[in-house]
Amino acid sequence: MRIGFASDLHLGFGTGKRKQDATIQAKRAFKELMSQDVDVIVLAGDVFDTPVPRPEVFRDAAQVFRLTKSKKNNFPIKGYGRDSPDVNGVPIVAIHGNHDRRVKGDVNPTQLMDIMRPLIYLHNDGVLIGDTGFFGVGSVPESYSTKMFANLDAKPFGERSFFIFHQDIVPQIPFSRLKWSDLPYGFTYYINGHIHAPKLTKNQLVVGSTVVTQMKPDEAEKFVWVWDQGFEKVSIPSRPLHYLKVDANSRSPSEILHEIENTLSKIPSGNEEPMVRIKVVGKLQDGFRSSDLIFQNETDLIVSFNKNLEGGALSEVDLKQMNLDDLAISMLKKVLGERQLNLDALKLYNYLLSGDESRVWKLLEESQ
Ligand SMILES: [Mn+2]
Repeated sequence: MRIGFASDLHLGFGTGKRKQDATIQAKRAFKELMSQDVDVIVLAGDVFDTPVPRPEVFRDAAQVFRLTKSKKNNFPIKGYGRDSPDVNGVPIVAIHGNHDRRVKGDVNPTQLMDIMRPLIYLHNDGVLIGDTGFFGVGSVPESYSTKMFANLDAKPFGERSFFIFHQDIVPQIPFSRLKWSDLPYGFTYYINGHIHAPKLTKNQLVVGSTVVTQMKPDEAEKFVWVWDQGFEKVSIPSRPLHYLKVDANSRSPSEILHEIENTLSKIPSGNEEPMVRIKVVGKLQDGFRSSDLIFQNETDLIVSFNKNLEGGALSEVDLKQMNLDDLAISMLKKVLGERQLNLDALKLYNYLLSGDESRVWKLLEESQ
């Protein structure tokens, strides 16, 4: 059996020139996997970029998933803690990520795709396809992750087994709560989505995203994976990504902008307009403030402009040491405390994140 892996398709991501990037990349990933003659495709979360996608995004998803219909399913499929789905075409096994997660009881878009049958959605359950077991656990807020895995009753099944999840994890994300050793014991392979830079360590695979989202240098190259007794990394094309780090070097904003414009003018434009992430660091000439450095993109390039200058507000906090969920919850707690509101910050955060207005109102009412 040959098994294909892709993750973090983020269907629906992007605006402007990048509006179709996620769909284009997802199609590239599926076409590559189908040409690799895989028998199963695993998606390790964040199939969708938002918990409530627009109909156009569902159309794009349907076009991507339909690519698996060019080959027949050759294996019996048996549910493990769920029904046994019947599938024509290469089965797609998927979990939700933090982007397409909703609160318990509500339907998330990846789950909806199971009901409509383009894919098999797993959350605390599994499927046996031929002799291979797949157990999936969709993303939970990072603050719950260790507790959730400690209480999870997941045992390997099948000749070989894949445990699929979507969380921050050490050492790939330093300072996260979860470690690989916290995961249920005994699976042959552990497959994580969420982290957009791919990495294989023994039987632990971080799949990596198919689309560039944050324009970080380590997500410039895009891959899918094929397992056939071992993992093979297969490159897929992607819009070029350039990284430009500029040291302010006690110069004035206009001198710095001049250097940036000069460098940008040398970047060749190909079939797909390149992306450029610019980061200005260091110290401006005395008398200038960070807010004096304003970049306006007048090129055809897709530019993300960032500055982390000495004396700027963000440089006081080491964001690398903070998990985003924790940071948000602690800020929320502080604000609630200041306003003397007796609310469960964690609940409120999760409801807000899932866009669940009715639960937010209920929580507010209960607090009075
Ligand atoms: Mn993601």
